[in-house]
Amino acid sequence: MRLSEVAYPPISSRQERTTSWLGLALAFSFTVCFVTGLISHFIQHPQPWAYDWWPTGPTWFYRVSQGLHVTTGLISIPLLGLKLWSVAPKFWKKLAPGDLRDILERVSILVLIAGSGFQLLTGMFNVAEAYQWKFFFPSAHYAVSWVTIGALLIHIAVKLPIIRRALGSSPPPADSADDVDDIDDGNVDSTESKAPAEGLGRRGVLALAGGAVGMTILATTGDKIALLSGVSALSQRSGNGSQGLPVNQTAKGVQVIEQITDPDWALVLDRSALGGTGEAKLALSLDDLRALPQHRARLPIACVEGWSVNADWEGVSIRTLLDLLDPALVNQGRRLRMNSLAKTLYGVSEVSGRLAADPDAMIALRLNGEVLNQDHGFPARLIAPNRPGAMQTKWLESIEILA
Ligand SMILES: Nc1nc2c(c(=O)[nH]1)N[C@H]1C(S)=C(S)[C@@H](COP(=O)(O)O)O[C@H]1N2
Ligand SMILES: [Mo]
Repeated sequence: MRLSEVAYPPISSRQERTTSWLGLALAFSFTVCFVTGLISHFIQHPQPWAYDWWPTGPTWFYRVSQGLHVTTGLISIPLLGLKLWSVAPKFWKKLAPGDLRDILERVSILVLIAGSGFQLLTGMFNVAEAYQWKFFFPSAHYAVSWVTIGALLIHIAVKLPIIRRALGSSPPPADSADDVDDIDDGNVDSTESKAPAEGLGRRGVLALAGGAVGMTILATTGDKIALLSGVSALSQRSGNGSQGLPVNQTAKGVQVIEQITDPDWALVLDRSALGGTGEAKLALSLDDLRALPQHRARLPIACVEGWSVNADWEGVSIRTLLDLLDPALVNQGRRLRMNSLAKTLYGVSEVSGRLAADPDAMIALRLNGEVLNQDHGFPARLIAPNRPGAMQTKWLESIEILA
């Protein structure tokens, strides 16, 4: 027997099962959260080889993916709390001198706890738009996700024998004296060493975990699932804002009121990057845009913060505009850059050649049957399928065709 085992009694098999089940639930929520997080990151920062790779449909895919990202992150908070609580006595277990394996394992667990804590807390504050920090959230959240998932893999690899033993064998009888003996046989006071999960029992802890997850989903998903908006006390975004759509940044907030109400406003199509002969720029007034063939589509705004709402959009398909500039352009698959009058965060976004060719990718002039409200991007904003809200640029000024 190793010294550490003498100093501290082994955790009972019943408790190992409880911890393993909680661990399994966390492994699931962390994996879904990590994968959907990567999806969101790479749509917003596409690699040069992947610009045209992201599909334009199904239109709701990003909406569901990002909803899962935020929801699995939020349910991980109570799950992680319970899991830490269920193994709490192990933290205070004396370190065996010279036990390198034990030291490495504890370091990986420390990294895992710190990384998870950082991800879940910064994610939660981001959803609440309560920025408590100086760093740029997306970069930090992305970098730490790799550290956390790496530490999680190490943790699972190290614990695999215990997990298999705990989940593979049949559960010990509910009031088996053996379990209690396991704990009481130790050399230290049993009340000190007893894992808290032991007192509640496996069923109790798992019921608590299930309840906490259910409550979290009910309380926070009303901003994605309209049916739940009535019971979702912690999701305030749904329905706030004009025309049935939340507003993330107002026209006043980015100081564009003067420019967007200017009767001389025009959307500039700019192909100067391509060189060649002919007019490099074409300016279209609001009346010009209204006179062009109008396209309608029902598409969601899906904010990276997790809220999402479907709406009816009406405007001019990007391909109609390209056609106007040069009929050859539509099939050339060139990337476009959308520039907003607001020179702030999210004031610029790129559209892939593949997306530009999709008729649902459009310069919207109307929303839910009305002229676009100033806060939703009047006179014209970008709306395109299967795309983060942050890239649906409002208050457009120009569209550049990239070489
Ligand atoms: N120019 C500009 N466009 C923008 C933003 C912005 O801050 N500036 N916010 C984006 C974000 S983060 C989202 S979620 C959507 C929200 O659109 P809505 O305010 O019309 O609901 O607009 C996007 N377009
Ligand atoms: Mo957003």
